[in-house]
Amino acid sequence: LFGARGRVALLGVPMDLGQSRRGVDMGPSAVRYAGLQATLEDLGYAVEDLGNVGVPLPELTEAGDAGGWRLRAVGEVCREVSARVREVAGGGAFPVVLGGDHSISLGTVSGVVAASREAGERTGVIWVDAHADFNTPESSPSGNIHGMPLATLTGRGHGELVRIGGEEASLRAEDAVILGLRSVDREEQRLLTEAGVHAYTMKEIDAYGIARVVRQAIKRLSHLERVHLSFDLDSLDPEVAPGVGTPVRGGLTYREAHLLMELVNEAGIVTSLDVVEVNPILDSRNATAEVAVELVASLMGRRILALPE
Ligand code: 5AB
Ligand code: MN
Ligand code: MN
Ligand code: MN
Repeated sequence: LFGARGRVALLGVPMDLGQSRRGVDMGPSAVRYAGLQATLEDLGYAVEDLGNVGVPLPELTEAGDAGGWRLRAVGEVCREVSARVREVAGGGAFPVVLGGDHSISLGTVSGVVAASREAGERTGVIWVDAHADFNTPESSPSGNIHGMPLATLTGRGHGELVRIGGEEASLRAEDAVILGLRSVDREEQRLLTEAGVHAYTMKEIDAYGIARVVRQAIKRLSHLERVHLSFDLDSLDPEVAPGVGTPVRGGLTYREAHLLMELVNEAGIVTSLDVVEVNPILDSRNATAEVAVELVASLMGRRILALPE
């Protein structure tokens, strides 16, 4: 039975350079401590933990951000993540990448896209987030790179980050959907609409219910061979997931998030995952990391009623 469901590779990226608040660099430890590997093994996966990718410490650099140090460091780390993830996905394992702030998805997504291109397949993205992460350096009110990854992956933004996966952009805007959106900056909204990324906001989720919205989102991506799920814990309501750097009220309930994962699992479309923005410093007794592990279990096939075979 062990490994009967396939292979999962875990990779931690203790990145906190995509934003200014320290603490998300401890996310991979917190999620491991909450029992991710044992949970996946229990579901029947063979799990290999590849450890963490090295991330430079801001304390060890010159004061401030002289010469765009952060930008360069994010680029270097994400290139490394991209190469590791490409290898994992190319070898047929399911990559689960633990953040770190959301800038790590530049590495994860470009890596899985490279592997899928080698196999002649196309990859889309489900971006579960309170935010659109569709800022460019010009539109961003904060300058924080974790607010830019989805725009960057579709070819808009810092040149050296856009090209992490090669000359071409990793994603076509119409191959990405956002779920759980409730906080967008003004210029960002313009960019998002122009690009044609489809966003299912909290309003649609409230009005139609999470099940209908998730089914629609899945249908929208049905022309793709592979789908990456990028899960930002701030998509959840802050009462359920307090350990995040940029909480926004009015998020997904505990059950809505689980049903989302359960329906996506049933559809059998997701081929890679990242779990980002867990901030243990702001958390309440590791609750956010524990919820993250439970949600990954639902995504990977845990059923409420299921007898062991
Ligand atoms: B997260 C904001 N739009 O760009 C910006 O957590 C927030 O990865 C970005 O979704 C939040 O700074 C980034 C105001
Ligand atoms: Mn995000
Ligand atoms: Mn967010
Ligand atoms: Mn955040």
